[in-house]
Amino acid sequence: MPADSTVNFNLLHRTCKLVVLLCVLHISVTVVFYVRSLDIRFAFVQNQQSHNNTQRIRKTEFIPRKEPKEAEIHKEAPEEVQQPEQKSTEPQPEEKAEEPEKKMEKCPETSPLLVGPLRVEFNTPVSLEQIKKDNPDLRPGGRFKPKDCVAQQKVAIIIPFRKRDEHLKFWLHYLHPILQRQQLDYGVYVINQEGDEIFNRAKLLNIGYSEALKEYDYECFVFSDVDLIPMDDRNTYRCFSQPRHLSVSMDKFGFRLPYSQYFGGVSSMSKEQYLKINGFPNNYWGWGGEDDDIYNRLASKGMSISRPNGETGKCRMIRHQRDKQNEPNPQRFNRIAHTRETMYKDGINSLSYRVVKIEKFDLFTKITVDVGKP
Ligand SMILES: [Mn+2]
Repeated sequence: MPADSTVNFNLLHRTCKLVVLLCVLHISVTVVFYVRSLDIRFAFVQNQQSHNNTQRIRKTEFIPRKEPKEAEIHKEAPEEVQQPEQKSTEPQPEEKAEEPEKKMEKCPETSPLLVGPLRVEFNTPVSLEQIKKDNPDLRPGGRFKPKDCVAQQKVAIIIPFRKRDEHLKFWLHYLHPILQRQQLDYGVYVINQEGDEIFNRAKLLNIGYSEALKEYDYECFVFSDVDLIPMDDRNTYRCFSQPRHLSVSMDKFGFRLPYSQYFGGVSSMSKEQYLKINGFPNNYWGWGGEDDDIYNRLASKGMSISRPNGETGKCRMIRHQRDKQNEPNPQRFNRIAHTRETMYKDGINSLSYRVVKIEKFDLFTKITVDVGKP
């Protein structure tokens, strides 16, 4: 029995040794293969890089020598090829970085990116997140300028606002892509009236004008209601030699002008035109009249109204109930009758307000203001 047990013990001992040996072998083989695979991966990456480099060099050599005409026609093509080359050949980065600025030409009078009539509807909800994704080239505060040309005009878009976030979303969803296609250097300013006092649209527009100018050297101002969306991107949100009325055929009015002096909805004015009429009235509280007062100011200064044609000027208004604290202004008819006497005392030269808050969102700048009360 004892001899037998030692034999058994020896056998067990050997088996154990064998198992340990196998384990060590297994581990070492695994390690070897792992290291090798790392090597291969590394070599592969290196290979690819050098392969790309040779391709790049070949391309840059090819285009100017063999097909100079084509390179001239497709202006973007050589630029695209040159950019990666900058990275591989490191010297003189400064010289090359300056080049695009020198090259930048003025954008064409009519943007080549326009598509014409657009479908506009308000049944599908939109989200700010999605709008952000759809417009990756915007800078904070809802600013934009074209990448490869200098915009014809620097435009501040002023939106008088209070508690219309749903409408604003649609506005941003539709307008940002349009304004970018129009190749404008623009910023979106939402002027939010604080509190529940009666609404004062024209004063908010004046505030938008002066606040936007504090931020950038704008030369053109587009004044837009938050619920109006153009149905054609050829209706450019810029300024013209005369003050411009842009929302000329609204669905609300059966796609026609309600009356020939109508200047409500969306309009634009250069800084010069705006200052000539001393801006807008500050004392129209509640709905109506302020747009007619503005029209009177323009007319009294001998200016005429520029308009797009009825097709290009089509736009949709988001249906809504009349806001609380924006009842029709009973004094409006009396006020409009005296614009010519009051316009020099009441306007941008008499504007007073208090900025409560300035918020830079991704898609717009929101300026909350205390406009006082009647
Ligand atoms: Mn409306």
